[in-house]
Amino acid sequence: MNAIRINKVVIVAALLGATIRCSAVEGTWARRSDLPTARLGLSTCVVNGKIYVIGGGYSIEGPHSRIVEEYDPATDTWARKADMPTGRLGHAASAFNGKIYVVGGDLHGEVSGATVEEYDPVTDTWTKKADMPTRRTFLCSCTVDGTIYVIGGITAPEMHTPARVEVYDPATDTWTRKTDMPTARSMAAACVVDGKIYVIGGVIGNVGGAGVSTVEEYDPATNTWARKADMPTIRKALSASVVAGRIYATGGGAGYGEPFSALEEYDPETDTWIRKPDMPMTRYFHSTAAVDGKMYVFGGAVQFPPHASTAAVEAYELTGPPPDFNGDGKVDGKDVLILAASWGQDDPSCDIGPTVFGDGIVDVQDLTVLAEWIGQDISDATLIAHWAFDEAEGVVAYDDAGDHSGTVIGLPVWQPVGGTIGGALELDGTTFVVTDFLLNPEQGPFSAFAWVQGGALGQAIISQQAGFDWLLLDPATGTLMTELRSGGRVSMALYSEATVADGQWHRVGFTWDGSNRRLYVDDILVAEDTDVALAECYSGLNIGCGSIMAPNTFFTGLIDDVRIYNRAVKP
Ligand SMILES: [Ca+2]
Ligand SMILES: [Ca+2]
Ligand SMILES: [Ca+2]
Repeated sequence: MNAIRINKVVIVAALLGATIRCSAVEGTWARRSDLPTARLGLSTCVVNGKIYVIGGGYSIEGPHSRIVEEYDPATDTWARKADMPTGRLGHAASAFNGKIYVVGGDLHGEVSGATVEEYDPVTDTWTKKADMPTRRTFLCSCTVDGTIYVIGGITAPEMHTPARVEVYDPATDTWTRKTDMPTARSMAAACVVDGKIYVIGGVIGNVGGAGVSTVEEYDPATNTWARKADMPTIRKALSASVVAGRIYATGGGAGYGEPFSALEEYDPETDTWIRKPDMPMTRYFHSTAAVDGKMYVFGGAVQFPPHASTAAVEAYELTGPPPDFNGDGKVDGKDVLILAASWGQDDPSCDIGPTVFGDGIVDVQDLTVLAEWIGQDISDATLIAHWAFDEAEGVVAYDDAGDHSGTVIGLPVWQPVGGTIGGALELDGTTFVVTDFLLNPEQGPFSAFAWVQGGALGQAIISQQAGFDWLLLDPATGTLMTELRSGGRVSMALYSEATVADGQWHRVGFTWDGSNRRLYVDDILVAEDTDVALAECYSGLNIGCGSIMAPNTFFTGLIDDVRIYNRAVKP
């Protein structure tokens, strides 16, 4: 990496901050051992890597449970613990200093409680503590700096919704009041990230109401509230947990409708929400807890009205892409060198540690994550299409990575042993491959790579129908260029001086990391500039001709191993 390129990367990273950070992290769901006792309106709390699942009811009418079950995520096993003295549903639980504090909830049908009980997992014993000033149900609680914040809820039977924030100090067994939450609600979720509390969703007034998508942030240091970006889904009786500094909101419902399966991720750093893979089951009145980078979902109800609860447990695990920075299908020394070239910098494409979102600098933590991948077989979820062109016959060009198999238009001439990797497709200037929609360039980082031999002035390698030519040979000089740009009046194509049409095989590539366009020939950077936006386009790809199929854009020569990634690969 030369000095000019390093400066560009540093300047752009400084301008954009975190907005382009790793978009490739994805999660997967898996079923875990059922709760021994099916429940809804339960609460969960983590102490020493174990999750305590406390109280709740078989249905929304009860009976109100005193049951405590301990889940060990490491072994996927359950153990029964000492019953809570007070059976309850719709309560809240938070941990501090190895002990759990259970507050409020519906104690025995339509009566909200103020009762506080402390559980010590080491001695498996319960102790009664000072009552909360405002009795309530469907409240939320969380711990910041040794203090337990109890927020919102509803007080039955008056059906009064307190906006109150009351804080409990376990050291002195005393309560004090803080600034009211701006939007009084019950059935909300609360999470803590970087010492601030986020209260998400819920319902205003009567619990039968429609629900809200409101997010409000409380700063304990200043005792003030701030409105944040709304959650995409309006919901109440949801649950949320924090994994790797981001909040994951699960399930819930609206009004008297069916429960949801939606999972949405909130990044407090950028104040943005993203939809993530749905939970396998719909549920509300459930509870979530996170341990070691995984979120676990317990119980709740899967149907309206919530007269029966489920025992099902599901786990959500975040996984980053393999650190195959150059996209050659292997994690090896080449990737180590690429990481070394970004050492000490804020380079999102190499910032893979600590898992899963990185920390804004490339250092030994990133090398550690990379080392774990060396030599492993990788399945790269960011490789969204891979046409190997190893077919010997037929008109289908199979996609090994996704479900975007292409169709050869014209008479296909396969060269089963004539490619760089196995076979290749020979194009005669009248034939090309068409695929369905794969990606919208506006949406975020991506890369397109192909092996080609041959070609001539103005011929295209990959284009998007009715969009831009992604990779083509300059009509004037025959060198590699891209038309991909914002489409604005001042936006321009990006040109290189690298010759491709010399009869040799070359690997050509385009990458966009959200801020820089780059062209590669034989894995060497041949052109680069800053372009912070690309024009949207929702159509399929052409391989071997230009976007509007102009006759002079049809490729003549061999094409092999076309790979599209939804990240910026770094050859
Ligand atoms: Ca690699
Ligand atoms: Ca890092
Ligand atoms: Ca091939």
